[in-house]
Amino acid sequence: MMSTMKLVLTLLFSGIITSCRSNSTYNLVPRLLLVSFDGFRADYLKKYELPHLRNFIEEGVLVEHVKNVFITKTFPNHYSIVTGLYEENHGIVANSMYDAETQKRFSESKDKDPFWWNEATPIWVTNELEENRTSAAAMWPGTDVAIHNTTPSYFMNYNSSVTFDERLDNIAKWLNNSDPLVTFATLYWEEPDASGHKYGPEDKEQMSVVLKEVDNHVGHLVHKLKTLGLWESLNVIITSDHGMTQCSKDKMIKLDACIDRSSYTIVDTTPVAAILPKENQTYVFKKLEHCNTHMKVYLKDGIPERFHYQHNKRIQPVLLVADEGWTIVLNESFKLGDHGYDNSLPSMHPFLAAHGPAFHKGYKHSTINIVDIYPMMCHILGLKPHPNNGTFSNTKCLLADQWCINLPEAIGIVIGAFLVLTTLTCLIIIMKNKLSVPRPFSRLQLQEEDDDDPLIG
Ligand SMILES: *[C@@H]1O[C@H](CO)[C@@H](O)[C@H](O)[C@H]1NC(C)=O
Ligand SMILES: *[C@@H]1O[C@H](CO)[C@@H](O)[C@H](O)[C@H]1NC(C)=O
Ligand SMILES: *[C@@H]1O[C@H](CO)[C@@H](O)[C@H](O)[C@H]1NC(C)=O
Ligand SMILES: *[C@@H]1O[C@H](CO)[C@@H](O)[C@H](O)[C@H]1NC(C)=O
Ligand SMILES: *[C@@H]1O[C@H](CO)[C@@H](O)[C@H](O)[C@H]1NC(C)=O
Ligand SMILES: *[C@@H]1O[C@H](CO)[C@@H](O)[C@H](O)[C@H]1NC(C)=O
Ligand SMILES: CC(=O)N[C@H]1CO[C@H](CO)[C@@H](O)[C@@H]1O
Repeated sequence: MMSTMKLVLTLLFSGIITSCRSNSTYNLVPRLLLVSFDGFRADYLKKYELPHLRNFIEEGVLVEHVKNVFITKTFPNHYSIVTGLYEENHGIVANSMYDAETQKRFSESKDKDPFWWNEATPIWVTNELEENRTSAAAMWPGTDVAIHNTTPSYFMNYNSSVTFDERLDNIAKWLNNSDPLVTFATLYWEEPDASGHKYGPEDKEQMSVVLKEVDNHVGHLVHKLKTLGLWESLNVIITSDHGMTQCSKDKMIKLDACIDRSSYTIVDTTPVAAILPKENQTYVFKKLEHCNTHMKVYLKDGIPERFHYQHNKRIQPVLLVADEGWTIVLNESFKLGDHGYDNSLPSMHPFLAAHGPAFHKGYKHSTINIVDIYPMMCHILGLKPHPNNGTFSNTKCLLADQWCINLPEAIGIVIGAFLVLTTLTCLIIIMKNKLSVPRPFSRLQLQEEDDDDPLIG
């Protein structure tokens, strides 16, 4: 009996091992393309027809909600994707920053000083520094900066006028033809963020136009990879940095109504304003504290723990956080759609879809954190991750080489096992009861059972 079981188990395991081996040559050099469509709110997937993206997901995996990091802005979240760190840890704490010590300023159009990026090491740098591997990038924030003196071997300087197809052509060329091999590549596109700001996410007519465009870009991407014979071997992640919410002219928070402009400098504006008081911090805080019921006002020490947004000198002494849909105004022009708000709001969340040999096919998952993407990418590429705030096990269910039981499944298995055991026990009891009544030779039977024992052993 024991030896039979051993034999079965051995056969089973060797079967599993050989089936893995027979296909491991296929995955010898793991490669990954990371794509971001800026401002792609998670529920656009449900609200709009996106046939190309849907096909992509059907053959791969989908994470319906990715919980991003506070503040839910573009540069900070793109850097969290590639470092696995909260903003206070990677140092890109806003799209507009000021460093008091060096008196340096950072903005979307003035982002090339490595000083701002060097608090962390993005995955393309780690990959580039590995032997026989290179990285390539088409305009992902930070990829045209020499972070820790390293840029990807292939990259484009940021220029918003360059079309998606031109960026894609470069990426395809680099993936197809490079020595050493490009093993990590990244591609960035400004939509649907730009249209979301301009029209507001509730403008279904305008949003369906831009989302159709984005979906066609996905179609081009897949077609290109298929033509180059890369579709089955290359891992592709399509994700985004944040969502978008509808704003309104009736939801304005006018700082001038509460405090004189001369008493502070505003470093970043809306919906999360970074305030640097000129002289009296207490005065500025007190003036703003009850300025508007739709705006939370924090001294740096009092910023809620859950934001992980406190321990960095680039975070200013006073932080104003508008409620969803509200705009903090000073001079700037009003936008119909915006993001940057509290990262617990579903409207701020993007999605993630992935396809390739590293991923399951046709699997849906409800949520991961944006910082979990980094350890997952390191695992796929076989890179040693830098210390980070992500949790690899959160992404196990997406990966073909990992064992994963998610909570509903586990509960199902436990309940199932319980039902089977209960049924069996009942059956045994019933059988015993039925058998025990008309059994005249019960003593004889007992002896027979005794006799069976050595055979079982
Ligand atoms: C890098 O490539 C060279 C030449 O093909 C090879 O000899 C060497 O073993 C490779 N190194 C690693 C770490 O794969
Ligand atoms: C940006 O790209 C456009 C379109 O390719 C080009 O005409 C323009 O010269 C570029 N700008 C810079 C600063 O390179
Ligand atoms: C891909 O590489 C092959 C061989 O190096 C080359 O013949 C082909 O033209 C390349 N295709 C593209 C689209 O770059
Ligand atoms: C700062 O402002 C607070 C509140 O307005 C006030 O009580 C305090 O005297 C001020 N301190 C200085 C140094 O001006
Ligand atoms: C707002 O506008 C005023 C007057 O036009 C200008 O002096 C000030 O610098 C502007 N402030 C900001 C933050 O743009
Ligand atoms: C995030 O990760 C960094 C680097 O490991 C660490 O220093 C920091 O304490 C982490 N933050 C939290 C809230 O765990
Ligand atoms: C030998 C073998 O099983 N090869 C397979 C490895 O995996 C790829 C993609 O999943 C298949 O196309 C191969 O046939």
